[in-house]
Amino acid sequence: MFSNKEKQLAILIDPGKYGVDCLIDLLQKMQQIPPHYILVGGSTTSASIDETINLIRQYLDIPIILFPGNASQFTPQADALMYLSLISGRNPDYLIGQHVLSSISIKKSGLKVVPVGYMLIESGRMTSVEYISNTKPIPSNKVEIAVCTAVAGELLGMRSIYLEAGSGADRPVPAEMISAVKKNISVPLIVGGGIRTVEALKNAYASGADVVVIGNVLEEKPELYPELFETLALL
Ligand code: 1GP
Repeated sequence: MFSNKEKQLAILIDPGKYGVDCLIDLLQKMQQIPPHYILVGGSTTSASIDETINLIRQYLDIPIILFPGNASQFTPQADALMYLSLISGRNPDYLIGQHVLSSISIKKSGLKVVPVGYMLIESGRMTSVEYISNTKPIPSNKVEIAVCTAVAGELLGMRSIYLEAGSGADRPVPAEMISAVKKNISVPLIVGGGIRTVEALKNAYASGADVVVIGNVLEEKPELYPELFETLALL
């Protein structure tokens, strides 16, 4: 699944935020040069995840990975599940509670599970994930806390660490934090939230992100996709 051997791009599709026509427009653009992964989910998504996955499969033959906001978003229709533990927070519901609610269904489904240490980083205004999870993000200047948290996640067995500024964040995760965390872990590093330009994407990769997640900007400007993808070839 996620790798630290090559730079990878994941596109986040939040079913609650796309109309069918907009989604088809983006999928057609991605057909030409597909990203490495599609993530499906969101903090408040209640729209049908299964329908969205079926639609994506009509256009793309790449792994579709669930990125659930809570246990109700689990579906065996995906190819894999990011089993997110919100390790930057101190809300037991998002550290282990939602996992207890979904564990038996997940195990029975046989779906591939990727345990992810999910870390919310302060990024300006309050984000949906901060509000919904009722957790404090790590301050963006507290690089050492981010490093200690990521290393704790790795030692606990997480197979990836995700530095998350939050969807639509004012500011992406700072380069200095990405690079310090990258130096201290050996599992793949995922970075996302507030990345809207080729420049910001390049910065995230150059700082040490193995996988960059982009969502929000493509809901507004799907035409930006080819330019974002082509950035990978220039690294
Ligand atoms: C959100 O990191 C992802 O969970 C993507 O963020 O929607 O801001 O690109 P954006």
